[in-house]
Amino acid sequence: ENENAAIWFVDRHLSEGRGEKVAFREADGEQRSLTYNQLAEETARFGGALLRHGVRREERVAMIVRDQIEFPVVFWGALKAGAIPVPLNTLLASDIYETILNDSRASILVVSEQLWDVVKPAIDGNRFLRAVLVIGEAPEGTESYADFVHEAPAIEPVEADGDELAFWLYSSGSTGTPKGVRHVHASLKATVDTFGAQVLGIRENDVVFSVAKMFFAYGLGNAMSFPMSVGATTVIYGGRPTPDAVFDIMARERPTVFCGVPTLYAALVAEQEKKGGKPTHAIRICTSAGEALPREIGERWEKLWGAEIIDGVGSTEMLHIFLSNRPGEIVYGTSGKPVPGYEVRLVDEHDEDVPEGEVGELLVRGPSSAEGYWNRRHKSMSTFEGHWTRTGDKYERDAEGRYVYCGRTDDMFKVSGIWVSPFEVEQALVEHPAVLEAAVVARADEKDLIKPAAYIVLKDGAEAPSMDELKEIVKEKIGMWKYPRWIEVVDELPKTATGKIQRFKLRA
Ligand code: 3SK
Repeated sequence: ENENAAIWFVDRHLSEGRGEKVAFREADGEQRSLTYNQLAEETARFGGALLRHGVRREERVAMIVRDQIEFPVVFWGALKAGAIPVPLNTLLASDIYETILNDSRASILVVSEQLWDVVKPAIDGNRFLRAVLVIGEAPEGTESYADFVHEAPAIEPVEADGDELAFWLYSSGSTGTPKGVRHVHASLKATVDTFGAQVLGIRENDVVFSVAKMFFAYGLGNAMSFPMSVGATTVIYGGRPTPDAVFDIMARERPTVFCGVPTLYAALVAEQEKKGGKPTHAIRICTSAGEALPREIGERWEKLWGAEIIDGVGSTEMLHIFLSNRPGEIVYGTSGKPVPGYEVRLVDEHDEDVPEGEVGELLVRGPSSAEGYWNRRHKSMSTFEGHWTRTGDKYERDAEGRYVYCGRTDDMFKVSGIWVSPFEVEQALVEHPAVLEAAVVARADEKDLIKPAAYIVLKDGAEAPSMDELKEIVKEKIGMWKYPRWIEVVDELPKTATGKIQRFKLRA
């Protein structure tokens, strides 16, 4: 049997009678849409255009493509041709694109016209690219995407085994060095069978809106694999998800499933509270990942929207969420329990399991783990240990078997010999009504002793609270020695595209 993932995710809907159903609808621009029939046809033609151009199996097709209907066409079309789509973060700088394009040795690059100015300097001097396709107006030296696919033959998906490489994602983790994470055909369906079906409970009549973009593993699952697994509809939005844009899309598109990240939930809650009243649009269920959702935000959201947020943790290496709260059993402030199909362990520095209530590094094992990093042998060996994958996250397990996030392995620090989790201090700080977000890092005081330092972002229009008041909140809620000795008000926190706070930048 041909296990090319494009057969199950794309072509199957035609034989199951969903061909006329809208698979993707744009919420911005010309508001174009694509039915499952059109998706099957256009992916077959894009795959045919790649083969006509001489692209061979496993050649990389880099994508610097906004969330727009060409994104799924290029991704699944490349899979049909046996090429490897490599979606890249659309918010990177030219020098990082240059590094990644050289690292991946992509021979084809597909770019959205809006991103051309940043991409152009990255490709001057690239020795691997054989074609640069621009979606929209093609500048000199490039080819328009429309011309590239014009009159291309429609192909059948090439034969592939579930264990064969299908696509890569680049992860810069929280430290900034991009690594190509290689995933196989079977992994997409594995995330659908586990988190998608058994936790999210995705349904055919759902309309999904994910503010996490499709280049990111969390967004790829939310906006592509999960809805496509059941023939649902995804609303896609290429712009920046400001609270105003999100409220507007929710009112117009009426999604039943909303996938966000903690920063955005915090901003939406603050905005709705400022407006007063309750949102009029009902959402069935929400998800959060990228980093742990503060308890406070989850509770305030649920009070306003009447919909639970299932907060979970995943990674680019595991492709999607493997530890999560479940609908009806949410405990905000925790990451819940292992998703069915995944096993986790908490280990100390000697790789021994730690007892309940103690902090350890989280290891995970499950069906969607990556095949390894591209050309990073040592990093692959230290992350993928047999069936187990190291996450670099520190967790604690409570008496009910729920996992509580303590921070990144690199972000934890000791004060007076006792571990401090930056996340715990941050959670205490955001309980102050004027504080929207907080980030905590270690800093040496004048005696060279390590103490917490906090950076806070205030809610729109809020008056800065007194620093003593904030310190008292932390002392009272989580312990005398954990209060931040320095507190600085900033306009925003440095974050990855997925919303993870880049504490290493604050430390620097
Ligand atoms: O950061 C996360 O929690 C996450 C979740 C799903 C997929 C990918 C990532 C990084």
